[in-house]
Amino acid sequence: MLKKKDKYIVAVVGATGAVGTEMIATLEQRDFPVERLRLFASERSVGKELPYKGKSVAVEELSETCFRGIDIALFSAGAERSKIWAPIAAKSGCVVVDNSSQWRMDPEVPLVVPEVNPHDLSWHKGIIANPNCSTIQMVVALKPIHDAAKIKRVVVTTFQAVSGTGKKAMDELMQQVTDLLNFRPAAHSVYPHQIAFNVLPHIDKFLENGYTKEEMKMVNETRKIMGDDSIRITATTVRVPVFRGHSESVNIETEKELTANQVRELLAQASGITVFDAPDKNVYPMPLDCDGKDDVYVGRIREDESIANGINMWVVSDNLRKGAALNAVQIAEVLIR
Ligand code: NAP
Ligand code: 3JN
Repeated sequence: MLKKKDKYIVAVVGATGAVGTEMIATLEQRDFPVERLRLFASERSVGKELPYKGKSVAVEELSETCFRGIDIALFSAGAERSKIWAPIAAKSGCVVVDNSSQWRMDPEVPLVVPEVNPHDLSWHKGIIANPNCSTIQMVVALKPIHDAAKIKRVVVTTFQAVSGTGKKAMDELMQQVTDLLNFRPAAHSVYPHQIAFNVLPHIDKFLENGYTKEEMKMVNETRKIMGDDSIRITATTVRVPVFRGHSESVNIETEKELTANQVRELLAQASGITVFDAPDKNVYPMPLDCDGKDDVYVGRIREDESIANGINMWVVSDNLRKGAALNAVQIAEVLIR
């Protein structure tokens, strides 16, 4: 458990990655009470220095004893690293907020989005899981609707930015665009196909049921966070040639009837949501508008005319911020409050 202090020793594990870099920036921007920042990555990065509050912080390698004295560790170095190192960190007395899928569905580990289920933080045993980015932005938008009208079913299609795959994928998209515009062939290594000027209905590995792991993460994580296994969910996750910001088309069926205006009002009052919905003025959320922003943006709110009690909406958020780094820092903020 975390002892109350004025300032905390905080570690970022995976500090050199797309999410880790954003975690450091988020800690700085939100003025998290950091007494000392420790940064960890692979042995390849030892010797690198990263900026934090106008100073340089050296990157260290993980070791059995490195978590001693650390209060909070934000992990974003992948599931394999979390499997090994999160229990070691927790055993050293540090509270881990883990961004990987490793612990999300473990019944002993709370899976938390502060706007939705902050109460689940009360039963953590040293490891707290941060959900998948596509799940986070969707549940922030679903929660006020579920509370008001009980959601029966969700049909979601995502349009996910390449930054969700990490730095190498962002470089691959940039390189492909540059090569193609210079009449050179585009090589690919991160994705199974060219991503520039293309759309891939494939995120993470395919499973036996024909869905991808990313799709099943959305199904299972949503139910755990909302604390309601009765919600039926089906997902199609798609990679698009966007650098930053995931978009989602979300169709909802509720038990009680809600008009589109009632949904608009519910979402406008909810914390962490900006309603961006004036189609007559071409106002709807787009990834470019949400880059670097904290909120989940919702627009295109309308009644689904094909069923009773149906709502359609379009949900966009910065996947590296609310989808990863910001949600993790917000969890840490609730823990120290
Ligand atoms: P990335 O840009 O590829 O960065 C990976 C980070 O992990 C780097 O800092 C890397 O260090 C470090 N790392 C790799 N191997 C390591 C090792 N053996 N020991 C210590 N550190 C090691 O990937 P990313 O996009 O930041 O994502 C990182 C992880 O965060 C993902 O694998 C995923 O689990 C999680 N994630 C979660 C969400 C979400 O939806 N909430 C979104 C994206 C990612 P080097 O630079 O030294 O290689
Ligand atoms: O592809 C995206 O847009 C999100 C990717 C998330 C991700 C990438 C690699 C490994 C995850 C995750 O958060 O579920 C993982 C993982 O930890 O399994």
